[in-house]
Amino acid sequence: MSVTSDTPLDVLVVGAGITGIYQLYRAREAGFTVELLEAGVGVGGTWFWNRYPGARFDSESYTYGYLFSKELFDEWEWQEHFAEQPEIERYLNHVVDRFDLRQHIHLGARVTSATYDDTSGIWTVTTEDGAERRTRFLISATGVLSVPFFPDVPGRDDFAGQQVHTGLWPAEPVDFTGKRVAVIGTGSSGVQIIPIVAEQAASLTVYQRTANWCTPLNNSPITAAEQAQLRADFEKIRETLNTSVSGFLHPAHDRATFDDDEDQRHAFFETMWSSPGFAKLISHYTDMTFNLEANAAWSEFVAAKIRGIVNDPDVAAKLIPDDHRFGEKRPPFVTSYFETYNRANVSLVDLKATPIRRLTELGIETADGVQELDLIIWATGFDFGTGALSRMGIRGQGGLALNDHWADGPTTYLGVQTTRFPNFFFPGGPHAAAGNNPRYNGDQVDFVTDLLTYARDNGYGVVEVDPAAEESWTAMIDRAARKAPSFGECSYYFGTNIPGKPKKYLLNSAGRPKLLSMIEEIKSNDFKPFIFTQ
Ligand code: NA7
Repeated sequence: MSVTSDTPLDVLVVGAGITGIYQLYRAREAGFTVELLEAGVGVGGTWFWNRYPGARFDSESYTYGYLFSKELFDEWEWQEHFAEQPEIERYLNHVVDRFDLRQHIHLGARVTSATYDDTSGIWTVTTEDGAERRTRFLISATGVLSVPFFPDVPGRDDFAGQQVHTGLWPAEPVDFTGKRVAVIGTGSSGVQIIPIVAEQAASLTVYQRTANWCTPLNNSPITAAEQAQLRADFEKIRETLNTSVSGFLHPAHDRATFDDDEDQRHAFFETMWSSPGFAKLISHYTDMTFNLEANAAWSEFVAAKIRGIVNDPDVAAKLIPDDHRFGEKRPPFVTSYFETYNRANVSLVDLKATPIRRLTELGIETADGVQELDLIIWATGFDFGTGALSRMGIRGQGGLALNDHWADGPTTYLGVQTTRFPNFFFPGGPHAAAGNNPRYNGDQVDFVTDLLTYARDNGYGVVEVDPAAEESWTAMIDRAARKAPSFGECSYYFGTNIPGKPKKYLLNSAGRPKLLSMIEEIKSNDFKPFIFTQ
């Protein structure tokens, strides 16, 4: 089947997540002919696929949703400070309908190849069903957490029970009632689903390789008074989010850890423990993430909290990280997580002491024998940052494969384009964000749209980036990533969790203010260092 017409599209967007939906909207508003291809059978991207019980934002809902329309902000009342997946999926569907975008979206359309034609400057994009589309500009908004990772455990197909991955959760509800369930992985997804499974299952065995520094999310419903205040504060909220370092409302603190005496410090730690989500990183003592003594003081406070909640001291000890400092990995935020280990039907397996040997027909085998199971939940993460881009068969100038071009890790300019792939952009991909993703990704979408508008209005058909600019931006990302307080090399932000993946920083270590100031400078300089040809 082919849907190729003689006239290529102006813009083809791939991915109907938060970034892709916004890119579709902006491209259409800018007057481009545009379509969007989405592999899923619904819109939402990450928030479509991660529909496991307990999945929710851990950034405040009203800071994570769209801010381009005050009317949209006013009419959508988020129910909770940290919305749960069903509400998020409803919201994204509402946005699609509210702005009449559904007519441009093709669902169930997984891209299998995208090839650039050097002569015409046109991309030909093929989907799984064999359909071909031609487009001048190809924009991949395929996200950073869209390819679930299954560890290569022997015997995975031998298990006779059910297996699900949190990032590929089935549409039909998974019933835990009366079942013997395992959760493998204790990252942000694992710790969200564990308390819910524990309440329903006959037994839950948690397989933990590395303990994480989990602290309370401190979620709550948004009261009517808060709803009214949010509406009244729209401009203020937007201004704060647009000028803060990582796109959050939480203000930076003005004191370092040892500016306070012990009592003051303890009181401040209590305030942090009770504060919502990422306040524990952003509003913490200014030196918490990089002063080792300061970090140890906070970590000991958290460890004491864990010991205070978990009844069995051996279990508590296993739940306290001993191999990385707080903030070195992306911290998960939890609700009733540590309390779950006090339940009689929950047990914890320390995989460092007893690694998984294999899956058998009956369950999971470790050095301690086989744990018989009905259901295994893989909460084992994602091929972060480049996972989706590396599976789309993308070929640029002279047939160069993106995977070969990025064999040593991604090289980008502003996290939006790479050399030798003209007319191809990837907002929200590698080097895009480091904080509140939709805020950074929205900046990139706005920028790409302005760049394409400039090209069109000046009669240019091909847009590529100067290799020198890409080299210096990528070098800067790598340099800044090595400096505290960035995430450490043990984090999957360096691709460390995927065997054989180059160890390269995948976030925007420069931060949002630098991205925004560079965007302004580029725009005022006729979009140099982008190179335009007819
Ligand atoms: P994460 O944060 O990458 O967590 C994956 C978890 O799976 C983590 O605990 C891993 O342990 C564990 N894992 C991975 N491979 C294995 C093997 N082979 N054996 C046992 N355990 C394993 O993914 P999430 O889905 O939780 O969160 C992703 C993002 O979603 C999160 O950062 C938020 O942005 C939302 P490890 O730590 O590697 O020892």
